[in-house]
Amino acid sequence: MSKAKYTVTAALPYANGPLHLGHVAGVYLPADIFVRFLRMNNHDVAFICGSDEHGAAITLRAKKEGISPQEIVDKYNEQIGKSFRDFDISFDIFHRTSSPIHHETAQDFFKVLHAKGKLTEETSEQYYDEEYSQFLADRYITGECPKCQNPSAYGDQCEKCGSDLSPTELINPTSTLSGKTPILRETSHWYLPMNRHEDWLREWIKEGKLDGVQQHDPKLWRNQVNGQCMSWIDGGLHSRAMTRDLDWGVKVPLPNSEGKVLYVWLDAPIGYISATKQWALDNNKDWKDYWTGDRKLIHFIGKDNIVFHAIIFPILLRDHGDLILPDNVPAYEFLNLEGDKFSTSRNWAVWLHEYMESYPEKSDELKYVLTSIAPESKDSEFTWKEFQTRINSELADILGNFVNRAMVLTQKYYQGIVPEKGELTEEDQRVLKEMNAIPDRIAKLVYAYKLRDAQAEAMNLARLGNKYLAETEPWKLVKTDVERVKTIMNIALQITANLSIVLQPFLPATAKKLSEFLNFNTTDWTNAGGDDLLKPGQMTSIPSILFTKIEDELVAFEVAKLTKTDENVSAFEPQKEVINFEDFGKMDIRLGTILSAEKVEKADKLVKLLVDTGIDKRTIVSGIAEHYSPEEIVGKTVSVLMNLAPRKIKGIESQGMILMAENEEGKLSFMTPEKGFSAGGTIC
Ligand code: B3M
Ligand code: ZN
Repeated sequence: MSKAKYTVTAALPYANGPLHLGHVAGVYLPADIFVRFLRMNNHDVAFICGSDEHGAAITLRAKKEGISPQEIVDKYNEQIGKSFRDFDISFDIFHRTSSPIHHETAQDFFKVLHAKGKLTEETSEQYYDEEYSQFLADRYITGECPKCQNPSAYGDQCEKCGSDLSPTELINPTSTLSGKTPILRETSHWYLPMNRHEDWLREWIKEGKLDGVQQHDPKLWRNQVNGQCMSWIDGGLHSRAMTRDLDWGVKVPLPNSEGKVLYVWLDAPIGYISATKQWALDNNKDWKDYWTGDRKLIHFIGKDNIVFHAIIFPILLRDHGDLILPDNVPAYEFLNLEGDKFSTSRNWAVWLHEYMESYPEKSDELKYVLTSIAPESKDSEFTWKEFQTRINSELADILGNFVNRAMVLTQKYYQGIVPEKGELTEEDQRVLKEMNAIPDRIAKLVYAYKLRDAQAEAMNLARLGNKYLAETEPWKLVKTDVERVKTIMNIALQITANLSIVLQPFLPATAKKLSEFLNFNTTDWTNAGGDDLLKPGQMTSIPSILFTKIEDELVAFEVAKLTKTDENVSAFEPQKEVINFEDFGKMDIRLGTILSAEKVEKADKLVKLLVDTGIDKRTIVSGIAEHYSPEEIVGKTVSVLMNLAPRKIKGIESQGMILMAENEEGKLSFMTPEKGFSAGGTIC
């Protein structure tokens, strides 16, 4: 039987903020493990992702940051892409939905649906913000959830109870643009009549059959996915608008559609197709091979994306025709953080880019912990304490300890050369048999999307090795039975070689180190389980330590960082990027006494100062006019950044900067020393 072919996608992250560990644990890391495993097993696979750059998520963020939507998506596409590279997520492509090829692909897709009569045009009254001259869909409108009374539900969804909503269902609707109550106005849109699709969806989801033909194994779909889909279908599917009145997005490719774009949840999943197209173009392949024929399409997503991937996108794919439907939609529950939900707005998060900046050498440690606690079937929780425990008592004490013993003893007894096996004892045979069985067990679990158990099974191999050495005690036996020790060490090294294979999907950097220690390299999973991967006489290298232990200080520091930002987030900015002492030392900061002060003409905020710095008298323009009058500041001794490059402000050359403290309300205060300090004193 030929190997199944796969197209694996990971949900396209909105380019409106950085990634946190919840995203990583519940989409990108499991998808990466799955794909690495498939590649090792010689499946033809494409691993597709990119950033989702349309929709209200983007435009509202742009408004908040005071920059254009294009600037927002450029900024976060760059940042997210870098985090993925640093963390070594092995996408074949990380694309963007703002790219021309995507716009074209999404428009073509829409045109096919339209031409085939799969969409209906409907005119209805929708909320409209008169002040902003804009219709209010999705996140542009908030109000009370009719189901759970949450006062801040969105026009498309209530995040508290998870209900899918439409703006007109909201009680006391308010525009998020003006904060005012919107009016109703007529507009027409293209709708997807989902009610037409209930019957086939039911059969497809429950039994995995399409027109009576078996497509996928429904037992492999997670309960949560089946459950959510069936409750949607049983509740009756309704028409859903596939276009919006917005100026940011993919333009509706029909005449008389000015000011209308495709609904972001229509265009985003098509992003998987356009990304595949781009990747195929770059690599001399045909994208259609990845979206047609005998191939498994797998969508890794978070649970809040289930209906879009398991109901709406399948309807669109089937309506379009000639494209495969998903074989599975492994959806993850949510990861919590230190007893609370991850929250971008409250900054209650561990950001992937910050982790990678702080601990660039510890990507595998994070991968290991996140997979161990992955929210596969229920919500789970990340704590720094558990991070420490898992690394110290599992990675360091079991895996690291075993590998180190095997390698170091080989150096000590045989100058690094793999010794020959002699006659095997019952214990040896039992250990080898166990080793031999592990790769298949891992494989079964991976194919069933149980990656947490699969990683635990890979770790069992290290446990087996650790226990074997602890029980056979070659370091004692070497005094009495050198031949027996050769067999034990050969087996320990074979286990290490096996670890270098089975750990690859989960801990790629560690597996690579093992390969280097052993001078043994294979990316072929079928070699796993072998007793003779390393040949006697083969040279191995001196190992380095695989995992250093996590100190209590790190845990305390990370937890404190979290708490501090959370309490103060509304008032103060988070800490800036870390600098070294050299960077700091470049700044020349001294005390200066203000000799004279006068307001700068036609500038409300500026005051021109003459400052005695102890070494000269210089002019500095400072933006303090709203906080101090010129009269009250003459004679004050303040802090001055001396070596800031001079610059012209309102035609006056300012030779330095007065340093100010700012409080929560934006009020400024001088940084004045205690009595007895005067101009020229340095600040260090
Ligand atoms: N960007 C939603 C999310 O990040 C959305 C996923 C799109 S997948 C096609 O949760
Ligand atoms: Zn609700």
